[in-house]
Amino acid sequence: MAILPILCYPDPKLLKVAKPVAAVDARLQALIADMLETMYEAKGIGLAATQVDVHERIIVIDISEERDQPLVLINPELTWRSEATHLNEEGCLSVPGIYDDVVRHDAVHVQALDAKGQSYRLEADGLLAVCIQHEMDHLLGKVFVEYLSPLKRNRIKTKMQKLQREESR
Ligand code: K1U
Ligand code: ZN
Repeated sequence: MAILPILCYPDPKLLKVAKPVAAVDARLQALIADMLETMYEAKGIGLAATQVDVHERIIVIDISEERDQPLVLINPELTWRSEATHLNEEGCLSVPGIYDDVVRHDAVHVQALDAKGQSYRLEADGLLAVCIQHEMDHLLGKVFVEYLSPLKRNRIKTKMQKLQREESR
């Protein structure tokens, strides 16, 4: 297994739209193991393949306290969204140190394949529903800061670029 580098905002590769996975094979299972290891090491609750520069529809999530309930969603599709929405504070491993409020549906239903290629349906609410919507946005090339005002977004962009310049010195 390996820890994969996570792309940092405003890297233009985060804007790419992921393609559907064609086959759940050994290559994909190795990638999923690496994504889970990367998410746990970064102390995240989710990770989309886009964030590790793989542009295929794959998400890993673990919102459990014990970090022992990994969820794998391959080719996920939202089949239902609640009318009710809520403001939730979000963070992102691609925008380290930035947290802000985003409106999300309270509950969603998702159809996806698991790591063995079996189709399943998930009914999610609370933090799991928020995390699924955040990760599915990544697969569409959307980072949560796109929901913020242009002023906030530009400040975050400038801060991230400055941090990256300092780190590369
Ligand atoms: O996609 C990612 O970058 C992972 C992201 C998922 C996420 C967190 C919070 C709300 C929506 C989606 C993270 O794991 S950020 C780090 C984190 O563990 C966290 C941050 C804020 C609240 C809860 C957890
Ligand atoms: Zn994110």
